[in-house]
Amino acid sequence: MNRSIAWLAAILTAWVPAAAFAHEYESGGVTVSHPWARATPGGATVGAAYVEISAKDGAPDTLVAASSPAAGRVEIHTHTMDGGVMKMRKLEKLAIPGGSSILLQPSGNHIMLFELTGPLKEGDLLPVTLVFEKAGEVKIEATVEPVGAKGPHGMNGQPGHEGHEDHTGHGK
Ligand SMILES: [Cu+2]
Repeated sequence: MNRSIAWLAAILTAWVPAAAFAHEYESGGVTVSHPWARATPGGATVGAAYVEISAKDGAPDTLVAASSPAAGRVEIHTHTMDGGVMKMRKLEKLAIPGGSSILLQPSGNHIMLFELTGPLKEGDLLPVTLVFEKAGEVKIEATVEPVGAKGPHGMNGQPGHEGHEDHTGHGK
């Protein structure tokens, strides 16, 4: 009996995190996982959203644009170090390697929202449309996490947390 309870517990602990993080959008060969954004403080009119994008079936794709009804303009951004100062730079496109995934995250690549129509509030869902060269438009809803959050769904500062595979390059 103990044995079957242990077995059940193992199943439950394995299943619960996976279900909690099953926030995925799949279309045309690309999968967009756990999209999230940071709440915006005060009267800020810019925000950032983060996602994990994978091309699991092996065919590479390219993220070429993004838009949101909640923002006047959306750009794909990266961070670069310039003389010891971290700066943001617009990317015209972002390659998604075939059979692999890329993680957009704070201090790295991100989706930048300008001219927000209103503040992003914790708990809200932010609609974003990602446009891929091959997969076309993928509509997602990013969960808005607290101001300064480092990850989605309470995964703040927990590199290697189950639910995120190690290949996503967590940690700095
Ligand atoms: Cu930016």
